[in-house]
Amino acid sequence: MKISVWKSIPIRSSEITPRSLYLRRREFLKLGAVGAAAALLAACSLADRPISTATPPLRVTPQPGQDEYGDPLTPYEAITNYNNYYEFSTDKEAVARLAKDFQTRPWTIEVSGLVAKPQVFDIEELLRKYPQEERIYRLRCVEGWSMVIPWLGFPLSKLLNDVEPLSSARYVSFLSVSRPEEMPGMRSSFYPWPYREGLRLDEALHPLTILASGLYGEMLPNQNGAPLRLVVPWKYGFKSAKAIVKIELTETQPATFWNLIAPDEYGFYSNVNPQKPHPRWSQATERRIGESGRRPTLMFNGYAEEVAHLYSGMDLMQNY
Ligand SMILES: Nc1nc2c(c(=O)[nH]1)N[C@H]1C(S)=C(S)[C@@H](COP(=O)(O)O)O[C@H]1N2
Ligand SMILES: [Mo]
Repeated sequence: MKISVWKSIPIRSSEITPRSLYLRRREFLKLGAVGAAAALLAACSLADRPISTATPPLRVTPQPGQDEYGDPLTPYEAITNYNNYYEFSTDKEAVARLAKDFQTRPWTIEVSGLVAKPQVFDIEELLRKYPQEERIYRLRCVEGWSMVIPWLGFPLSKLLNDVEPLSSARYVSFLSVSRPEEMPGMRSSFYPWPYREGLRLDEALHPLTILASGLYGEMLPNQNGAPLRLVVPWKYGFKSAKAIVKIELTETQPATFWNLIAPDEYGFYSNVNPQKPHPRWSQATERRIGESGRRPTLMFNGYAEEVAHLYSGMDLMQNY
């Protein structure tokens, strides 16, 4: 099995890569963790269904401006003008305008719960402490569209290790900001505000899981979740909570926004899985923003080699 590893590259504003010359800085190391992905494939090969992870993902050193499958980055204009951010609006094309004046400074993030060293970080202090790296990830929305996004961020594991999780900690919950006076979508009392999400601790510690502060080498625009949002590339986009104010380690599985609204449609895991249809639509294909037609959706959004072992022995049709 190949594990992808990223170089940690501190980014100074003077070094920020212009969008047009954007370079991926991903390198791959071969580690000897044998066959975990293959074992999972066997475990979840559901009888008659062909499983899409059977096709090995193409793992090549990516060219500038592409992901590791050779797919181009989604244009900045699309990434920043087609957003899900229900605190502002359910209209994806209205979010950028409505979020324009949202205030992201000053900002603090509390990291607490079952940790030895709970801490409240000022956002500037936090970004200084954890150097931002460039990561090109696919984001696949449960609605059936996807983008290739060059994030700036840092592994969540660094932050979690620093606060020293207690042995009783098993989950991590992420709380988004709640500021109804600045967020017109929050007037709808249908939704169980504030937005919140959760991961199992081992998912949160996985090296692919990042907190993102930017994209295309620039500070995160408000509509994409400034000042800091979660990105979990093998899960549907809704797992990646925006504008985080609190990260809490818990013993029990935390409630999540979408799971509270419709538990039969949005499970806690929410791993991208073409074999598991949403009750109201198939998840087998997706529309890459900027392309016409649809392309097959990959198991774990194309990150099976890296993450499949986290779910070995689990029934992924039940744990959707
Ligand atoms: N706080 C908050 N975070 C959120 C959402 C939201 O409505 N509120 N939407 C989620 C959904 S459904 C998706 S697909 C992604 C979209 O991220 P993007 O707009 O940066 O592409 O954000 C996720 N994070
Ligand atoms: Mo989404």
